[in-house]
Amino acid sequence: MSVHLVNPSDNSFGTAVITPRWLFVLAAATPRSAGNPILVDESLEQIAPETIKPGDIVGISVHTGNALRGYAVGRMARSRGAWVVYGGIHATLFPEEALERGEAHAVVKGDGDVAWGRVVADCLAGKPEKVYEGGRIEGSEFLPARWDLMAPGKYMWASVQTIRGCPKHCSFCSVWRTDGQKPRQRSHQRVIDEIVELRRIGFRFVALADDNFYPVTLTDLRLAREQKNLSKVEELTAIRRERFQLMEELAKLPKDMVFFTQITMEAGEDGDYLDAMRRANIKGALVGVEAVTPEGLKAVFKDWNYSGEALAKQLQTFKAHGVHVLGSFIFGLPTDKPATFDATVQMALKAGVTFAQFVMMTPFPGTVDFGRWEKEQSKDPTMVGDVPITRYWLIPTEVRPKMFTPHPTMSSDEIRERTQKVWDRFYNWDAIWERSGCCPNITSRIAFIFLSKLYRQMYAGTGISTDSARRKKSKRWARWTARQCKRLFQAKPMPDLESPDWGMGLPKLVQAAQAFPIVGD
Ligand code: B12
Ligand code: SF4
Repeated sequence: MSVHLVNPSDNSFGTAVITPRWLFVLAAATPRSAGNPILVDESLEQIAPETIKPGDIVGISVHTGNALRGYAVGRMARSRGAWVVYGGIHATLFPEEALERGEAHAVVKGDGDVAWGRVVADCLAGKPEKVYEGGRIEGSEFLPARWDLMAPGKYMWASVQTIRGCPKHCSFCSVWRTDGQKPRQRSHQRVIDEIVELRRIGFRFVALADDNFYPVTLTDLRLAREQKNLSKVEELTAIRRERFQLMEELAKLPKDMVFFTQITMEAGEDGDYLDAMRRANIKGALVGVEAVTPEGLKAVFKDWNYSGEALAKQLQTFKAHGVHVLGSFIFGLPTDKPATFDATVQMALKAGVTFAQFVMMTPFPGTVDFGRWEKEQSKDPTMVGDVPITRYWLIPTEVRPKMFTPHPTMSSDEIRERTQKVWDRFYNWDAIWERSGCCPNITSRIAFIFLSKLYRQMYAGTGISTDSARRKKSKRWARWTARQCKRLFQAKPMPDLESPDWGMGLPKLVQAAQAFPIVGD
């Protein structure tokens, strides 16, 4: 019997930018007595059906974008006699769909770190339950990933999570509803131990796969103090202290390490925090700018973000403190006009963001936007074939619309074309060359240029383009560029790199998870 963990994808590039962390975390949660799981990341290569044998257990993770492919993998595995289990954000939100369309034996809702051991044991006993409540486990229960099972030389960046959950409530985001608004933080010791392991095997680029790296703002603290809410002040201060401690420890790691994370714009007000990030070698962060106008920000419940001149200044502050910004902008908001596209790219250039992504408004399940849209659609549902548009992820990719919610004044095609032009404008050679001036030497300048082109091809070229010739060309380009980039990201392993001495033994959690008793074992 083998356990297989599959990260589904329609696009296999042979190389991937960031490790899908869940794969290596669930590998750690797999009971030792079930043997080492076989990890398949389809963004590298597709699963070979003949590897699945009757009685095997196949765990598949689905987010909304890869659910259709995930269900196809599940049906294939079930037809070969395997136990099929789904997890991940989409399965958490739509367990029934995974049971029906994906022919699941079981679905895990929420976190898998603790629940997975039980699922494996139940499958081996021949009695899996239909739905397992993985819940929201505490930060102290998050498992460190099994990096020893990673295929060597395939990924450019590793991913390590330091915190889950986000106190905000943006209308287009499901994180605060699925992961919760209470930040669940891992101890800095556990995070550092994992990163040391990664540096030993030759990773110096690590994405901190967090929802929001800045969970406590100065405003939160001030408000709690003004309200004389002492327990809140204490709680927030403790979270903040742990963040600083983590950054202090990151700063002690080899100087060639580079970290990247996701953060809210409010961190721009907190010079101490940004300085600690710079010292910790957190060289960049994705900042959700979303919209450049006050009306746009209001539309996404993010009116605490800045707009206009203040926005440019706030983003420049990050750079002034040595933290590069990947600005994330959304197009297709009801308040957008044709002029918004040009204003946005101008703002991105003016604010000096180092990278930018321009995504088209997508109502992701579990969000406020999705709920509103589903309600509107229930009166007179739009169908694509036999699928209601509110289940767009079930529409085959070749005929799936690129936008789902109608805009009051622009057609979907107009929004898509204008968005494509914005990508082209931001990532033209001249603009990239100018931005690459931030690199300290020629090697990193070349890496920067390759990465900019790769980013543009992988996201805009294969994502929003409706022209299949352009998509094919983009895929070829992305494959070639990814191979070149990979070399630039490889580092010499440091097998002798010491872990700090925390005065604790081996991670007890991993031992406990892997020792989960297996019936008949
Ligand atoms: C880091 C991250 C990224 C990174 C890295 C991606 C990567 N290669 O790993 C980057 C920035 C590249 C990225 C890109 C995108 N992301 Co993203 N990302 C995240 C983030 C913040 C953390 C993911 C992570 O690694 N978590 C750590 C692991 C350990 O947790 P986990 O994946 O949740 O897995 C746990 C459980 O879900 C469960 N589980 C998961 N799988 C399985 C399987 C089985 C069998 C079982 C039993 C359990 C189980 O157990 C795990 C351990 O507890 C999440 C937010 C979130 N909270 O999930 C968004 C998130 C997943 N991303 C999201 C989106 C929308 C995107 C983009 C489409 C954004 C865009 N417009 O470009 C792209 C798509 C990329 C792609 N094709 O996959 C959405 C997905 C929404 C949805 N309904 O699908 C999320 C939820 C954020 C959001 N705003 O809502 N992302
Ligand atoms: S978009 Fe970012 S800030 Fe808003 S709720 Fe989601 S994770 Fe939090």
